[in-house]
This record gives sequence, structure tokens and C-alpha cells, in this order.
Amino acid sequence: MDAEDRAAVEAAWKNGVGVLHNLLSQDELDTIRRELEQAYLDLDMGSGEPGSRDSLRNEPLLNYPALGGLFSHPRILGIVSAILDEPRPFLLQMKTNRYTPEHKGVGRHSDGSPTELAAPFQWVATMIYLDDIDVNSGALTYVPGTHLYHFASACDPGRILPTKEDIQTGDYIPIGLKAGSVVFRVPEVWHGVVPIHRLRRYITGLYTSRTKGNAPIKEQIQKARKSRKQISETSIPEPARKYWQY
Ligand SMILES: O=C(O)CCC(=O)C(=O)O
Repeated sequence: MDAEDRAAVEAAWKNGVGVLHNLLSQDELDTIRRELEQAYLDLDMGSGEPGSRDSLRNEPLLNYPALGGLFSHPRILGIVSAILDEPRPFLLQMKTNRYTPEHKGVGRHSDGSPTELAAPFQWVATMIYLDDIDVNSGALTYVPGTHLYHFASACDPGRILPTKEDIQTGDYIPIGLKAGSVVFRVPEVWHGVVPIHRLRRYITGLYTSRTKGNAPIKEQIQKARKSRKQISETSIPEPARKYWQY
């Protein structure tokens, strides 16, 4: 693993967020944007109303080769695998997000369970941005290190989860990045999104460990496994299959 990838892994462990800047070339970006817009049309989601956040989910996304290929991108998967300490991460969810301006952004929250501590680094979200984000439009903001408050810890057996009020009060810092960059976010870290004045699109894959996880995540994995029983494995492109299979 090269130094840039290693730095993203270490930042995700320490801060809850790691960034790999400028992974995609302009040609790759153009192709993925084209496929994304086609997918929204094919799946009857139209071209986006002001103020809306539109998402497409799961297997249909794999029909778009460049977009679908992101869920098994070797460099992204190498970093995910290191963050989770998992040789074959499980691809729990595939999703797109398209925010059409003017959009108010997303309030401060954690994606961790409100009732159960998490196993440390049981899952990680990857977000491949297709548009620039900065402090003036759509920056992801987060409070470094807050994922750790949600982890079960042998040194602190009586740990109590942060409250919704705690999560509002942290020192949030924005991430600026160019289209084609990837954010690796530990879901428990406290985060939000500033108001959005330009189109903001990204592709997100949610990956889990196969060996560690709290009850809510195990339940989500069971649900995904059950629904995948209805889908022929041969319809899943070969590079993604080993992550999609449990
Ligand atoms: O749009 C984003 O970058 C993050 C959205 C968010 O906070 C979430 O999905 O939990």
C-alpha cells in the first residue's frame, strides 16, 4: 500500500474520516457522471427538483459498468480492507446521492446505533464525489475522533453512548475536495453537510467486517443476505461478486 493510501487508513482510524484525493481521472469522471444521469432517467427518478436528495440503490447500479466498478475498485477496497482489518469486506449497501440546489444540507448526526455500542471498525462508508465540495457549498463537516465514543471498550466497560444533544455541540470541521476524490467515513463519527448551492453527487458503498459487529449491524447483514437469495449470483459482475456474496 502506498503512503497516500496508508495515510487515509490512519486518518480513518484516528479521526473517523480519511480522504484519498483525486483518485479518478477527468475521463473516468465524465463517464461515471454520464452513467449516473442515465441511471436516474432509466430508474424513473428524473433530473432532480430543487431541494431534493435523490438516491438509487443496490444491484441495478451494477448495470452501469464504470459506476458499478467503483464498488470493487482495487485501491478503494485495499483501504477499506485495511480500515476494517478484513480481507474480504462485505458490501452491505450500494447507493447514489444527488442533491439538487438549493438544498439546506444535512443536520449534525452519527450513523451509529443510538442504543448499542459498536464493535471498533465494524463497518466503513466510502463516498466517491462527482462534484467539488467546499465550505461554501456542500462540505461534509465532522468532529475528529468522535467515532471512538461509540465503540465498546474493554478499558471502559460502563461506557454510555453520546446523546443527540452531545452530537450537536462538537467542534465541526469542513472537508473541501475536488470531484473524483474519495472519503472513507467511519459511520459513527459525528457529521453533517453545509447548505448546498451547486449540484452535489456522490456514489457510496457501505462495507462491513465479516467477523465483528454489534446486533444492529448483524441484523442488517441478515436482511441483505435474505434479499440477495432472490438474485442470481451470475447477474452480479464478477469483480463485485466476492464482496456482494456473504
Ligand atoms: O451527503 C453526505 O455527504 C452525507 C450524508 C449523511 O450525513 C448521511 O448519509 O449520513
